[in-house]
Amino acid sequence: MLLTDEQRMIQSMVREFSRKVLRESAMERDKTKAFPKDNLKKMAGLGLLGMTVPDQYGGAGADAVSYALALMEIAYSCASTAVIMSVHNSIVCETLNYFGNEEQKNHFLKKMAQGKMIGAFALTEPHAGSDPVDQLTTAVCDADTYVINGNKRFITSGKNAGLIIVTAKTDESQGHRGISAFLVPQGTPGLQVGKEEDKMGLRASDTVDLTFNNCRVPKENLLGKEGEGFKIAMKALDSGRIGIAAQSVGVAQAALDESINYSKHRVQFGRPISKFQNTRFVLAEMATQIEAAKQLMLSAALMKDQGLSFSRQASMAKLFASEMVNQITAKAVQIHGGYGFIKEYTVERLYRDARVFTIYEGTSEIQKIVISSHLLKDR
Ligand code: COS
Repeated sequence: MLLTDEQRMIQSMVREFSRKVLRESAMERDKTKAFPKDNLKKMAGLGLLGMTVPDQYGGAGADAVSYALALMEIAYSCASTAVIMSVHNSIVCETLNYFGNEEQKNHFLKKMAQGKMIGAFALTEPHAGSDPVDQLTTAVCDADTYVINGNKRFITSGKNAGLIIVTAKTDESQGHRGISAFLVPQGTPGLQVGKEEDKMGLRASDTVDLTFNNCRVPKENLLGKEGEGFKIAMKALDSGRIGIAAQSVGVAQAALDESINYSKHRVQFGRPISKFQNTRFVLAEMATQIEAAKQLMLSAALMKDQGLSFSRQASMAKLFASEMVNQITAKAVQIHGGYGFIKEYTVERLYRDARVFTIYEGTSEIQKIVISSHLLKDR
């Protein structure tokens, strides 16, 4: 796909920032698990935390293609920062912009688009991951409040977020149509941030349990209509999945670049390993896979920009790109030989960071369910 001048300009601006500011410190963040607060502030200054939010709400008003390219560039240097950016932009800001009323947008979205608040989305529960309809969290209307009770699990940015979109059952008898979504500001009495997971990768992004114990939010914090929560989550995930595809492509590109560089300098049997046909063929295959994933990601983003239904394409991009990056980072470790297994080498982190991409925001198996349902519906 050919990019417009503006899309190319945004990509190169983000690339410069990402490689100058995020890249070198990524390894340190991986060790210390330090949340990248200062970097997020800098990203907010560049308009990266409200990228697709209209400018009337303080956003950059960028298109989905530019946003995907920007996210890919951030992921190239730091996948932890990229997932925070992705959940904040694709899942929270966009959802608030689409389903929120004027008051909610003026109150929350403006702050979020300027990076004064980071967003989180609380759908998953201890026993309800792929099947969110089975969630147990409830919200009961009481006078002019909703009282939320339940437990959410694996919530990205749940500790550092200022606003959390929470799904809860408002009518048990209605199945998916009995789920609603609520805006819950951090610090609301009854909301407790629980244990932070000690993860294999994406270590600078916090992943926590959230407990709601008679947590009251005003009625005005209902997002959309009562019973619309499942639809809101599914729509949010469609956009989120383009984000995970972009994150996958960025990490894969970093793994390829590290491999090219290493293969040119690593001498075995009297010559750089890049002179061996096997290395060259592996690099060629890696580059081809990355390009294919990138084009799928861009086509999903373009369909979104054109107002077309893009759910199937987003799932295809997420499925292909997340599986691809796991293969690419494994190949990158193999090219690095024993050094690829050592933490001093970037590919070791990339390999770990990529592992969750086929799992979160819908496993590969869930993507196949979404894609096949569309295929069977379309005929
Ligand atoms: N956008 C808007 N609405 C959607 C939608 C979408 N992409 N996909 C489904 N819906 C709506 C349907 O229109 C339907 O609504 P109505 O009954 O009112 O018409 C409703 O949602 C149920 O749809 P469907 O029957 O297809 O849902 P299923 O329960 O069969 O399956 C899957 C849905 C499995 C695809 C869904 O549960 C899913 O994506 N699971 C994975 C969740 C996930 O990614 N978890 C990780 C969380 S990270 S935040």
